[in-house]
Amino acid sequence: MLVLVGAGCSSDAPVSDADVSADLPTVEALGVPVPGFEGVVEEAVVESDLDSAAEKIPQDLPATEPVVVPEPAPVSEVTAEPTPEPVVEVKPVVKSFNITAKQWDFVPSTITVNKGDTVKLSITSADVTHGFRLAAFGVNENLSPGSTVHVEFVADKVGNHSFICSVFCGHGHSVMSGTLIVK
Ligand SMILES: [Cu+2]
Repeated sequence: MLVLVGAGCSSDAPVSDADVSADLPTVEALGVPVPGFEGVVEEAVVESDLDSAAEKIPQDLPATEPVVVPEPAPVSEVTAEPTPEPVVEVKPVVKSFNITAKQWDFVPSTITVNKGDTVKLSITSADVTHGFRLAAFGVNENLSPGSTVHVEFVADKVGNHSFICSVFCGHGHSVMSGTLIVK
């Protein structure tokens, strides 16, 4: 059964295509049967029209094809779309902090700013001499007891930056530190 089906399909397909193309009506066949006119006159008119049309087509196409009009429209639409307001980042501001240094902490020990902010620190030692070293921004100050040191810098580096006591102040000196968070 498989052999018969396969043979029937393969043999019928090419034959049917050939029959269809062979049966297509020609221009002469279409022109002749028009009613109301004599066959001779109709054939002459059809042939003359076909000849004139054939001459016009190759002359008109080269002139019209290169001019592609619809391109500018989509370009203007694309450029007009991206007009949403951009998300504006937080503008840099001046942020001031009062920090107290005492054995063996900085209070507050964590301060947070945004990148670009100007940071003003007023640091006061409440007991003995301490130091304040914020290496990421080149800050290193001695803090004499009872006096306040003012430090100012621009927080232009994102990250968690440690500050430490840079003057030995007792057995807890090594753990006296804090963090500047720059977002
Ligand atoms: Cu110290």
